Amino acid sequence: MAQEKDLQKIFEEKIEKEIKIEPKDWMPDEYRKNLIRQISQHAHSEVVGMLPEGNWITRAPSLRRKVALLAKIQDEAGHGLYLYCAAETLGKDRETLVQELLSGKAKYSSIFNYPALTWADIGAIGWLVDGAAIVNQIMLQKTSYGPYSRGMIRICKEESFHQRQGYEILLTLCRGTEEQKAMAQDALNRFWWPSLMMFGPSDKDSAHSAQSMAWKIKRMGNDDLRQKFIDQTVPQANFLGLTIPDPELKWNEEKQSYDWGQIDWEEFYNVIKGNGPCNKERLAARQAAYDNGAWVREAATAYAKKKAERKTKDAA
Ligand code: BYC
Repeated sequence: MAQEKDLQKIFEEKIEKEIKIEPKDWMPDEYRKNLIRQISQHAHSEVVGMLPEGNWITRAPSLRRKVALLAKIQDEAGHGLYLYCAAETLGKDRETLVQELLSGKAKYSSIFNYPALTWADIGAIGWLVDGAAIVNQIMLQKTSYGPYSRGMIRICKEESFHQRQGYEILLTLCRGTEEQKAMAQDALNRFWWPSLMMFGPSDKDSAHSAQSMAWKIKRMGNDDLRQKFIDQTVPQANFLGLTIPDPELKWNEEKQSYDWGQIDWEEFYNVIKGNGPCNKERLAARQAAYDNGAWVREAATAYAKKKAERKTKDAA
């Protein structure tokens, strides 16, 4: 049998040569642990992320908007499922992952702890939140773990429709009445900074970035991704005729990108510690969904349970 030293070498060579690590391959414990942490938090984000938009399904302003929003939210549920499956290939079962979310042990994206107060917020979520998620997830398509990478490729295809449906909501509002445009501006004012926080702490304060980059789990740092998002989003805001709520935002000719102001990191850490405006509400909603879904889980496993019981009886 190969020695651990040799296995480590094979693993490192695969990383170096961009060969995906697959579930049955040997991998360092810390690589496995780090992946389970990131993928499961990503899965939880998709599922908790359905809540702010879900609140607006019954209030969508037209049948067309309602259909698009429903389809988007169902996609998020699907994304959660791909990601839970990817995390499970690393040896941790779904029930444990879900319990870690419900107990508050596992994180989910900070952005979903902010409320969706108006219909314009649904536009802002699609445009900014899905827009930020795409920037991050395009990079994750090249992640070193096979099931995560393949999941990301599928997810990215759907995310671009999500971003467009949000942007189109805002475009309609911005071409509407003064009041509608003001609603769009207000949504941008509230969602801009929390969207920038989605990329995580600055690389110098990021606990996992250096190791995750070395293992090619992450292919770009938090700060570079954030900058990429800003650079691509500012022209979109200009096209809408909206103002980004950052007085320090300025094009830097030399860098060929935008300079911008300071993120309120105190707010970020407060939100990820569980003290954001909606953390308690979000977890209570997930707990209620889990409790109300108990009969579905029982029904789904009943046949397999019965079959196993019969097998034991026959063998006796
Ligand atoms: N919120 O060392 P760092 C969507 C945590 S949903 C909360 O930089 P890492 C959508 C971080 O987990 C898509 N926590 O971490 C769905 C770590 O804590 P732990 C969401 C955050 O992992 C519905 C600590 O801070 N996308 O698209 O190297 C509707 C130190 O951070 C956040 C993903 O989940 C945050 N914003 O980098 C609409 C992408 N930032 O674990 C849309 C996948 C950091 O040590 N995840 N933390 O307790 C990633 O790419 C990376 O995990 C992150 C953070 C860039 C987020």
